[in-house]
Amino acid sequence: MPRKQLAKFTVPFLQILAPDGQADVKLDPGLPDDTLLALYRWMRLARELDERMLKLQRQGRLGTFPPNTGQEAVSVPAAMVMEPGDWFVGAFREAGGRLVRGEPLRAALDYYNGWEEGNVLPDRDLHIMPNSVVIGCQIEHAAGLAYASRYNKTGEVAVAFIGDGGTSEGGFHEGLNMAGVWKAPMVTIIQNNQWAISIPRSQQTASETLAQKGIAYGMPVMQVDGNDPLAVWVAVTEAITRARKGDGPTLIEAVTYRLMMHTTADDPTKYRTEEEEKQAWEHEPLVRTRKYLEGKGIWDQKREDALGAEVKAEVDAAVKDFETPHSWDQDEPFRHVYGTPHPVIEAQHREFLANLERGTDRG
Ligand SMILES: Cc1ncc(C[n+]2csc(CCOP(=O)(O)OP(=O)(O)O)c2C)c(N)n1
Ligand SMILES: [Mg+2]
Repeated sequence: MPRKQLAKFTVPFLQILAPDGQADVKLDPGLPDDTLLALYRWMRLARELDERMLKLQRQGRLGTFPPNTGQEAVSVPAAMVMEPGDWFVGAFREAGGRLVRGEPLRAALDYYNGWEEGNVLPDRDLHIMPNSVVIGCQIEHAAGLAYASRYNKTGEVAVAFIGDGGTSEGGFHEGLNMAGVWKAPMVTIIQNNQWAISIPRSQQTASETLAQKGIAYGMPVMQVDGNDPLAVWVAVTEAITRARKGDGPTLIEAVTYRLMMHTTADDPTKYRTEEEEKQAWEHEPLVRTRKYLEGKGIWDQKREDALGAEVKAEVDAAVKDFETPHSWDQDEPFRHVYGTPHPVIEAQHREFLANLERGTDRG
């Protein structure tokens, strides 16, 4: 019997907006001006928050945090194309997307100052999951949320984010496998920012692309330029539409770059060159988007300055609120572990309160 070819796969790539701000006219989704202006504003606000948090951390006024600079064009457009009931299931480098979904600026400040309250959102119906610092497990949570949506026919789509390094974790593969089997309404976005702390993408996997990992789990895949918000917009819109129609999950790899340190506790000069960083800055998403808006005649220096002042004032107000003396109940974290009371947590809560009462620090 001759050898046969049973299957053949390709990995499509999408870029619409080039680094010089020129859009491919055939691929440009033609978003309305107010949508484009909102997209740019969210990205600018996320950048402003990041820059301020770095200063606060360096001044000893904030704990360790993972900067998002350079990755705004991934989570912002993805969050903008989601419907209100959809689930935002982040890792920890999606600050812009969280803001779009309705998370207050103050939440990031609280959370990265080690305050549990940063995870307590004003409204449960925002459907924003907490940051997942445990790499990979959020993909399993998203698969579960998507399965529940299918089972309960709620029409919600779970949109999950993970880093390039996270694709080496079991949770990534287990979650995608089950989402594929269940045809769950789930969109997984890999933020391939080239680094997992000090491990480069080349040492993470021998695969040519990270997108192709979804092929093994029976789902459509696409690699996009992750510094191009229009490409992300189009790819995520297609994937969400497919998921909502009942056609199952999609895996998108957004190729971007972590322009800053892994977290404020990291020093990237120890493992990568200045030249590499310099080149990466030439592809960053905000300048490219601004040039695109200028080319369309809807942006100029005056508007840029006004927006700069506006986002600065917004961040100023959040920082002021965050730094106004306030206190939390010391047992507050016990209230947010499960949605309904759990006997083990309740026992630990009682023990903690008893220790507080006795004045020991063992709680
Ligand atoms: C299960 C688990 N293992 C290890 C770590 C330590 N850790 C934190 S971030 C990180 C690298 C993550 O890299 P990547 O997935 O590429 O995301 P990025 O930080 O680049 O956004 C590691 C290993 C962790 N938080 N969780
Ligand atoms: Mg990474």
